[in-house]
Formats: sequence, structure tokens, C-alpha cells
Amino acid sequence: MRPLRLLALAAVVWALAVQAAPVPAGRTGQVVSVSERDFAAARLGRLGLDALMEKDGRVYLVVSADECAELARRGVPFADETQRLALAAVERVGAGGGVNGAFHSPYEMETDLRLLEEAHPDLARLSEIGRSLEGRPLYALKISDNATVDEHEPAVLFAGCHHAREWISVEVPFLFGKYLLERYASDATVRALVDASEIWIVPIANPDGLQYTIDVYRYWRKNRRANVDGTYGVDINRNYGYAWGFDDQGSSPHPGSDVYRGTAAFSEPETAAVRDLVQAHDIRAMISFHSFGQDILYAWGFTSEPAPSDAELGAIGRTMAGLIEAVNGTVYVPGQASRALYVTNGDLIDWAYSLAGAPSYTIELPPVDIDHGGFFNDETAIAAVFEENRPAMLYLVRYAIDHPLLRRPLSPVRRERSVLSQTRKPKLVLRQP
Ligand code: 0X9
Ligand code: CA
Ligand code: ZN
Repeated sequence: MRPLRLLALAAVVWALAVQAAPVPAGRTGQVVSVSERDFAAARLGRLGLDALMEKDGRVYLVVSADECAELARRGVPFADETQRLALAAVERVGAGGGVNGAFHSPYEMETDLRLLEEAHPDLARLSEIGRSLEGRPLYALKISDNATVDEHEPAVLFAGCHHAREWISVEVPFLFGKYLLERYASDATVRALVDASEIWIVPIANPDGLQYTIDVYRYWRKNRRANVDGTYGVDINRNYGYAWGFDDQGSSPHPGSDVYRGTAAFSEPETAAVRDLVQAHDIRAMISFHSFGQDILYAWGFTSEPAPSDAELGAIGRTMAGLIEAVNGTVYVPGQASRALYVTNGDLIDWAYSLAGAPSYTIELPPVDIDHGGFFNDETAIAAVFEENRPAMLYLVRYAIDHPLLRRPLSPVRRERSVLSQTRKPKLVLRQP
């Protein structure tokens, strides 16, 4: 038996063992579904649960043992979906061989980024923008003509892997960088874009979490912060500094939660590194890749109020959706994040948009839902997922070159601390400086 097959077999045995083991308190453990009606009736939206999706009248949640106990305490009937999903996942990963198959681990990514930089020294520059909690380098690949010189050109950021288990989100920004570099010499469209802009690729914003999904637990989402209560992890897509901690629905104050926001905005080195990168350059657009769901999401995420640039954000989102669908016929649905998916606060996109109105998007890559694989993309589909996103990514770079920023920075939004805010919806105060 080839060693890769052995590893795959080990993964199967491991996954089955995990199923049988009781879930330790406070640790993320299983996927359950509850009916939409019960979800609403029991006001579960207020608990800051890790909702994966809604499908056929049911809401799917990744829950810790504590959260599971809370569901039981509230008398909410739930179905355990863990077994079904885990078995599907094992079949998928095993088929390609190896623990992570064709997907990149942090170390594999470091190697491939170095190779790209070496092959294209004038066009690519790899920099370390910070270090993760566990000390892994956080890499950004800059792609531009005269890449080693700061020419103050309009910049676009493509980021992946804020969430550890969303492996496909690593591959799309990486493959885009590779595509630009390899096509520069022969493709006039690519050359024009690269010459006129700086394209920043941060394929793995959360390397510690990614490594953990490979070594220990495939459903891990957060980084690996050791929290004061003995739990681990901050959701780094709840740790950015706009409307951070606005309410407890869009993020959780509880460290064990899968959507824990951390002790302060930018408390995590991973988010601080992305912040510093964005602030150091003229970022005019960005996409933060996630999975899954096939959505194109834009501000605001923290409130259902529309953003001041709602019309422009929607128009760009619809254009990208059209470009994507034209490739393989895959439908990605554009929409305001809080309405199309659910409310979040402290995500990268709200913060990035709030700075100076840069059109900023979360793209939830395929599949569309759990029954089509959830976080477990077949490695043979990586290329197709990238290919369908490529025209939208090129379009956004062109847009950024051609358009100034939408508006001036918005003033901060604060969480309302009054007693009233617990019974009313938090009041939204948005002012222009
Ligand atoms: O929850 C998130 O951070 C993103 N979804 S995921 O399933 N990949 O975790 C969505 C962020 C977009 N913002 C809002 N939906 N408000
Ligand atoms: Ca340049
Ligand atoms: Zn995500």
C-alpha cells in the first residue's frame, strides 16, 4: 500500500474514533440541525452559534458540548448530523490520497510561494506581514511590475483561510497569483492589470487553525488562541475593528464559541497583520474567500441597514456573479451579507469597506450546501472553482484601477451599553466625519 493510502486509511480510522469519543466540554464537537421554526421560537440567533447554513427548513449548527446542553435545556429538538457529514468527508478526502491531498498546508504553501517568487523575481515579492500566535509566518505575495519597488499603485487584496476548515479558500487566491505570474509574458490583459496595480495575495490568514484541521480536527474554524477559560480560539472573522462586538448575535463574547470575537478588536496577530497590510497600501477592492454556499456578500454584515454604497456594491456583486456563472454555469448569489446570509460583526469586509469605501466582498465558494460536501471540496474540483472565479477577480482588479474609492471613512459605530439595548434592537448611529 502506498504511504498516502495508509495515511488516508489512518484518517478514516481516526474519524471513526472521533465519532465514538464523547465530546469534551467546551470543545466544538458536532453538527446538529434544528428546524427553522424552533430556531426562531427559542431565539437561538441570539446565542452567537456557529451556523453553517439553512436548508430545507432546517438550520445546521456546529456546536460544543456546552451549546448542545443549552439546546437541550431550552427544549429545542435537534438532530445529530455529525456522522452523516463526517462519513461523506472521509470518502472525499480519501479519494485523492493523503491527509490533505492536493490542498496546501501552511508549509506546502510557503514552498510554493517561494517557488513563484524565484521564478518571477521582477513581478512577485513575498513578504512576511506578521506571525501567527504559534509563530508561523503570515505571508503576502505582492504581484506588480517592479514588485520590489513601492510605486503607490492602486492595490487589490485577495485573502483566504480566515476559517481553518475552509480549505478551498486557500487555493483560489493562490491559483490567481500563479495565473497572473505565469500569464504575464503572453497575455496582454494580464500584463495591463499587473502593470497598473499591486495585487496582494494572502492565501492563509489563519495558518495555526489550518494546521490544526490537518493534524487534529477537520472542523476547526478559529485560530488557536489559548483563552482564559481553557478553551481555544478566536474567530478572526469577528476580530476586525469596525462595529466590533456590536451585539452578541453577530459574534459571541464566550471564548468557547466558534464565533468568539476575542478580548478586543485586533487582539489577534492574524487580524493585526491584515490590518497593517491594508493600511499600508492603497487598497481599492478586496475579496475574502470563504466556503461554502456560493454567495457574494458585501457590507453591511453587522446590520441589516444598507451600506451608504449599497447600490455600487450590489452592482459590482451582480457583475461578478454574472462573470462566474458564465464559466461553468455555477450560480453564486450576490447580496448584502447580513440579509443574504446572517449577521456578523467584526468581519474583514465591514472593516475594509468602512475605511474608505473600498468595494469589499466575501465570496463563499462552492459547494452550495452540506449535501454537496460542505467544507470538503473534492480536490479534483479545485481547478474548476478557481477558473470560474478568475474572470470576476480580473474584473475587480480592473475596477479598482479605474475607480477612486467610493467615499471617505465612516466614523466608528459603538455597541450600545444601556440596559435598554437588551430589549430593543441596538440603535444604529452612522455619521460621516
Ligand atoms: O461567518 C462568516 O464569517 C462568513 N461565513 S462562513 O460560513 N465562511 O463562516 C460570512 C461572513 C460574511 N458576513 C456576514 N454574513 N455578515
Ligand atoms: Ca508596480
Ligand atoms: Zn468562513
